[in-house]
Amino acid sequence: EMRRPLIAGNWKMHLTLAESAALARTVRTDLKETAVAEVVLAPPFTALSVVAQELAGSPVQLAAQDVFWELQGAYTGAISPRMLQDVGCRYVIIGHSERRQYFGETDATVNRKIKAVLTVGLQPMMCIGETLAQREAEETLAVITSQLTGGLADLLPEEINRLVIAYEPVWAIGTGRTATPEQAQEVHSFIRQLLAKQVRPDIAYGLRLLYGGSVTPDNIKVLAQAPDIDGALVGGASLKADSFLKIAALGN
Ligand code: G2H
Repeated sequence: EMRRPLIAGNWKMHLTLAESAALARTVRTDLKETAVAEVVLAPPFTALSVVAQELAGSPVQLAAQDVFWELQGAYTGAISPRMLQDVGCRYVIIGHSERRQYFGETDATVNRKIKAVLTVGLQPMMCIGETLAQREAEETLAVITSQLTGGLADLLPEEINRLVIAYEPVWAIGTGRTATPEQAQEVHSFIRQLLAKQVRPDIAYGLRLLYGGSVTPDNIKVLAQAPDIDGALVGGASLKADSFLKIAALGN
């Protein structure tokens, strides 16, 4: 298997600085040296610096939950790709459904952010996924297609090669309602085939496709066994070290 699994903890808008440092330290310390998966933590912006200090010299990587597309300037309240690189991030989550729902994120802004992040050498984790209404209207694959096409517009194959893509069905996020491995695999396989056609087969085969939406220590194992699921973006279950570490061990 040439795709190394990736398990990312998306802490969303949770934890104090002290709690962030403690959780990062426990993950770092208790993560098995033989861990198969690459492990990534995505704290809120304000905790990136303390978490970076806790993770220094460890294989656990740092991610931000969002970014603005300009590198610097008069953009009050915004955080630039260069700032994220400076604080020690390797990855940036872009287009999470909560950003789309509450902050007006669109495929066009996702596309601008991906391009900006790539210019400073960071790796975008692009999130896509359909709502419950879209799934019930049998629009899932059409929605996935338009989110991928819009988000990846004008990118070169070599740039797309730097991405991680997370499929997060909106109806499964924080609801306790996980997609079945069959439902997730169907969409993951569709994403890989679409990328093979529209980008390049070798790049599509090498890209890591994560599943997100109510991942737990109990469901990660079967999800990760699906041929096109290469890990997970974990929200709620990433806030406790014991559950996150079990997920990072892929349920083994
Ligand atoms: C989906 C996921 C992490 P949760 O948003 O991105 O969160 O695991 O709480 O559903």
